[in-house]
Amino acid sequence: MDTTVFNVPSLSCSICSNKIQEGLKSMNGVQDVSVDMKSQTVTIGYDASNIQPADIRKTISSMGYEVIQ
Ligand SMILES: [Cu+2]
Repeated sequence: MDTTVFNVPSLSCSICSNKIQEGLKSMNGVQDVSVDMKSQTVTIGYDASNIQPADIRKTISSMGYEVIQ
């Protein structure tokens, strides 16, 4: 499993956190999602043969959250 970390500055509450977790967990190749509200980061464990960080980043963006890596 590979891991990538995204900084999501607009991540402000547990609703955002749940939305991002549910959205990413439904993606094929995403194995683990952990959101840290304090540092406003999302750490994603993924299978690099199925998905790339750019795809994950796009999904977070499409949910309405700006992503800074
Ligand atoms: Cu929120």
